[in-house]
Amino acid sequence: MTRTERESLLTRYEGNPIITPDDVPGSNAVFNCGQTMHDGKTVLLLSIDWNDRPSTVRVATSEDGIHFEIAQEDFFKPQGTPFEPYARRIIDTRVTKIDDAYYIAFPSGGNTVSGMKPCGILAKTKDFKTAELVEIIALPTNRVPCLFPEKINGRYGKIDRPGGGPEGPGEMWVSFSPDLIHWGSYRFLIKPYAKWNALKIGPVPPVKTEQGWLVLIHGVQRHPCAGNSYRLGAIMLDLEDPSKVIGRTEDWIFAPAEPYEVIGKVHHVVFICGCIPDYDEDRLRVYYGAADTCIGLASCRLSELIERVMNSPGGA
Ligand code: BMA
Repeated sequence: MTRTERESLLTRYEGNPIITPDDVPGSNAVFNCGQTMHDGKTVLLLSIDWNDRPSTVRVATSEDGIHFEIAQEDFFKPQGTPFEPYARRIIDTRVTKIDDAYYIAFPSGGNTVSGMKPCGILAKTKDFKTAELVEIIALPTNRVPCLFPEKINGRYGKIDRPGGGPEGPGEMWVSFSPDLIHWGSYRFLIKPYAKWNALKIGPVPPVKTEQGWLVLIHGVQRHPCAGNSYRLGAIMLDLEDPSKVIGRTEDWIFAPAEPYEVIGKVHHVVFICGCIPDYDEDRLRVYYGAADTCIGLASCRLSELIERVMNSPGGA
C-alpha cells in the first residue's frame, strides 16, 4: 500500500499548532507532553527547552482543550531529593490516572550520572500543583516506561522499551508489580515490525476499550539521506493477558506533513507521550510534539481506530 504523508487516520485541529515557544518566554521549544483529564479540564505536561538552562516541565490546563493556561513555575522539583542527579533535564512525561492519583513516568536526562544512559523515573501527583518523585522503576536504556490505568489480575502493569538507542532498536516488554515500585514477571511484547517503525517503536499509557488495551505507539524510520521520520501507529493488547498482542496497525496512522511538523528543531517528527479518550463522544484526542518545537492537536473516532488496529490492511 502506498499513500502520501497527508492521508492519515487522525485529523488535525485547523488552528494548529496550539502551543508554541512564543507562549513561553525564554523557551525555544515547547513540545512532547503527558496528557490527561483532571477536574473536568485537559491537563498537559509540557516539555520545555529553555535558552539558558536544561529542559523542565510545566503544567498547562484548559477548559476547552484548545486554549491553555501555562503555569509560571516548573512542576517537578528534584533539587535536594535522591533523584536530583537523575532529573536534571526532564522531558517526555507519560501520565496515568490510577484510582485517585496521577502517576507520571519520565526518562532521566542522559549523561547526568557519570555518563549513564536514560532510566525511567516515577512521580506522583493528585492536583498537578506539586509532584513527589517516587522511585526509579526502569533501568537504562529505557526512555518510555508507562503504566496501565488499573490493576490486571491483582497487579499493576507497565510497558517499557529496554534498549532503543545506538545499541539497536529495542523491544517493548510488559511487567507487573504489587506496589508500583517493585517490578517483575517480564514478558516480551513486540519489536519493530514494519518499515515505518524499523528503527524504533515506543508506547504511551494504554487506553481501556472493550476490545482490549489500545496502545498508541511512535515508530521511527531511518532515511539515509534525510535523517529520521517519526510517525504514529497503534497496537491492541488482550485485556486479561496484556502480554498478548491481538492487533496492530501494519501501516502508520499519522505522519509529519504540515510545515510545523516537517521543519523545526528536529525535522519530520510527530511524537506522542499519551492520548485522551472521550468515550462519550467516541473520540480520541492526541496532543503531539511537532518537530520537537511546538504542540499540535489531532483526533479521530475511537471506534475507527480500534477497527483499523483489529483489521489492519498491509503496511507500506
Ligand atoms: C526521541 C525523544 C523525543 C524526541 C524524538 C525526536 O528519541 O528524544 O523526545 O521527540 O526523539 O527527536
